[in-house]
Amino acid sequence: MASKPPKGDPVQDAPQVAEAQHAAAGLPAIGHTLRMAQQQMGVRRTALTLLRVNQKDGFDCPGCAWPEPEHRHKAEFCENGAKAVAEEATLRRVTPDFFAAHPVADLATRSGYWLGQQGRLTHPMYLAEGAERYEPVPWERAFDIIAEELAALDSPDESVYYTSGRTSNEAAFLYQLFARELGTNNLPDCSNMCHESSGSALTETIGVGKGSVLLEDLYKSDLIIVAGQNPGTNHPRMLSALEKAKNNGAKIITVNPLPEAGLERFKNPQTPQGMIKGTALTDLFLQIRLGGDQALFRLLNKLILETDGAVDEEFVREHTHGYEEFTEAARTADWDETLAATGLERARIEEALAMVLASKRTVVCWAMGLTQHKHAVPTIREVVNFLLLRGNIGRPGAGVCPVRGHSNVQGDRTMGIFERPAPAFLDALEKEFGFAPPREHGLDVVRAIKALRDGEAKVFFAMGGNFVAASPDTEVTEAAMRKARLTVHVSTKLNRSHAVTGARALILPTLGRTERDLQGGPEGKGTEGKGTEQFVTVEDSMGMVHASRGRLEPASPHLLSEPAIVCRLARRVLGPRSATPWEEFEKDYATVRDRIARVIPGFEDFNAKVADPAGFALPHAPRDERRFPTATGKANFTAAPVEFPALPKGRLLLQTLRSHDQYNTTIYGLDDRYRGIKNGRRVVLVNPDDARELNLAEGSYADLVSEWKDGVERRAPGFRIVHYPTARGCAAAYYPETNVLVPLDATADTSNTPASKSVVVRLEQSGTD
Ligand SMILES: Nc1nc2c(c(=O)[nH]1)N[C@H]1C(S)=C(S)[C@@H](COP(=O)(O)OP(=O)(O)OC[C@H]3O[C@@H](n4cnc5c(=O)[nH]c(N)nc54)[C@H](O)[C@@H]3O)O[C@H]1N2
Ligand SMILES: Nc1nc2c(c(=O)[nH]1)N[C@H]1C(S)=C(S)[C@@H](COP(=O)(O)OP(=O)(O)OC[C@H]3O[C@@H](n4cnc5c(=O)[nH]c(N)nc54)[C@H](O)[C@@H]3O)O[C@H]1N2
Ligand SMILES: [Mo]
Repeated sequence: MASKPPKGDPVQDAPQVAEAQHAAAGLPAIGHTLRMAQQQMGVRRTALTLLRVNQKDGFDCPGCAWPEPEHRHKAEFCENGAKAVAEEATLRRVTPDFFAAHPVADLATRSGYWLGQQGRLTHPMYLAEGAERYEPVPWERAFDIIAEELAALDSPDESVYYTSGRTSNEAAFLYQLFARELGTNNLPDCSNMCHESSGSALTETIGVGKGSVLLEDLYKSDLIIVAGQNPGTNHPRMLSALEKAKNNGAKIITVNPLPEAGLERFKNPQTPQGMIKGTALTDLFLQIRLGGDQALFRLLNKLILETDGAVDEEFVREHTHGYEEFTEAARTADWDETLAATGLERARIEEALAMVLASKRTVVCWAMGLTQHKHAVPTIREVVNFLLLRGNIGRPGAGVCPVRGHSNVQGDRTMGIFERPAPAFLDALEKEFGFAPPREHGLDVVRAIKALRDGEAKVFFAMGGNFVAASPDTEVTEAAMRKARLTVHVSTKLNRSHAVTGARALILPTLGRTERDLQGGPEGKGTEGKGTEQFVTVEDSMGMVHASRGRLEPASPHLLSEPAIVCRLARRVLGPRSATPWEEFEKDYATVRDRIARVIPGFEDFNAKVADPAGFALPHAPRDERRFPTATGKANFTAAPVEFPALPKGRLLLQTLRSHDQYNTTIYGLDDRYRGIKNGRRVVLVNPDDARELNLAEGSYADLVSEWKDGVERRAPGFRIVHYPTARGCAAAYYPETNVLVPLDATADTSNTPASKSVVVRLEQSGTD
């Protein structure tokens, strides 16, 4: 059976609502997975492809960054990983004929869902200035066009190089090298919108901007706190790890405004008893108000300080700095303020405290529920305070666990994709490649949008991702993008960023993770030429690095790999002024790894180490030796004032989050099964008591209007109201439909991450069913 043609563009969502579920995974998930995968890939390809996901000789799942366990099952993938694979390994194709039939103006009217459903991009395409349609363009001409526009700039800082987190280590290393040889640190990435707040908070407090636990630590812990994360949908394989931890005796506290099905009960599809009964995961559910986490952890810290013998005094003395100042601030924490900020009952917080005090090994896991707030950085610092107090960093079974999103977003950062690179990294680049890298900081995502808006950046280049749909303040971002001279997207699939372009635009189609990558064959032939099979490497959320090898025939013979695109671009743009062996790098990725080994600490003997199919762990000083490479040489306690979002009367705090059928801006389907939503995405979840007070009848429709201090009213029309047990005063709706509501200036302090989890909105009714 071949793949099925995509359905027409649903003119309007028609969301329906059923009972929300209280368990995740299990049999329905398997049926659902296979159905979706077969529609895209057919039966045979589905079986062949899914069995290679996360196997030691296979490819790394392009879904999330959750690590692979030591003992892998035959089917080491989850429902949503399978959807990510099917999306890439689909048999549908977007050919030059498609672009002939669909002018850009037409593409701009289509939903993201429809665009993604059209299939894989097959040819490099060019939109000339003033043209209505993209036309096929030879690769060499595409590189000429980029070189022309770059040569016309007054400074390389007028160009921007975005990265999404699927890019391999090898491609990312080459890409940042190209940008820096050209002379700019303008390397924003999706991390700026994602875990930047975690990186900022952790670098300052423990000296390493990454998590400090390995899978083993989760299995050994007594208490795991999962705050601001929905693993049942976004990191489904984490549920197996939580189940194993529970079987070993761990307790789990969930902190979330929503009761998320995956955290309530997990039906492990890999064990027979799991399929039937499942494991109740959460022992204590703290249904917190949006943005209340800093207040919660601050109060817990005060209560720990007031309990005899609860503080690990030896650890505090030996390894930390700033304790006095912190305790002074923590002692002023106040029950009334905390109960108002969190919406929790006193008894629940006391229960949590008892569990915290009973635990010798505590892990805190978090994701976007903590990172996307104005006060995200102090919130995560407060989590660090909480762990430091009881010596829970650098001890087996304990630590910080920011759960990363994209499958190689952490690796890309390790490879130097960062607008504010550390001087030591630039020194190492300089020494290895013999050029002077720019030292001035570059633009992050929000600043890049402003630079485009203000005419200060003119060329926008994206290595993957869907910048205009993922970024905040959609109207502002789209207008900014349209002001560019040239926009270039290295992509596997069609998306909104191809329809909202600069004066000229290029789409450069590339290989995905699942596909065979041959290099060193006859020049200029794309993947058609014979050559030597290459592999790439990735780093997961826990700092494990391993190889990834695609086996499928590429979606089209005209695709180039990401490393090949960067190498050819660099040769064309930099010419003889670059002494870097780009040609050699393109032919043999092992030569790139040799350089990474000499530039980036922890990658010594890289090629030898990745030969081990299990991969290797990067060093992490706090985890490995309780050494904290911070400014003070110790782990830093911090003492920021407690903040939480204010809610004006008659308004709700809106969080923008993911449904079960999407991967960021890639929409797999129109259902959100665990939350009981079907056939539509324009829904807003509102607490029934708030709905009563605000007269928001179930099934009626409302516009979401965001209110921000710039006085501009941002509007997302036509959302169906769904009564849902979220925390009081809080609402939830899906991203990216709601990005139009997030003001560009509403960002987290320090990290500048868009505050997309607390947008003040009013609901304007527009009619009923
Ligand atoms: N299938 C699938 N997998 C994915 C993705 C995907 O889109 N689809 N995206 C990937 C990426 S890039 C990322 S970053 C991750 C995202 O993974 P998540 O962070 O799980 O993603 P969100 O859907 O944004 O969910 C945020 C969760 O935090 C809760 N929350 C929101 N605000 C607060 C708050 O103020 N306090 C607390 N305590 N909780 C809060 C929400 O109710 C929700 O449960 O997933 C990755 N994996
Ligand atoms: N309101 C709101 N906004 C958010 C968030 C939120 O929670 N709320 N979350 C933020 C977060 S956490 C993130 S990470 C960002 C995500 O932002 P991005 O990473 O920019 O967005 P994605 O939707 O993941 O990108 C999907 C596109 O990537 C391309 N692609 C897929 N695989 C490959 C590949 O292997 N190579 C290449 N070159 N291209 C590929 C495809 O063309 C696809 O259309 O969005 C952020 N925006
Ligand atoms: Mo993310």
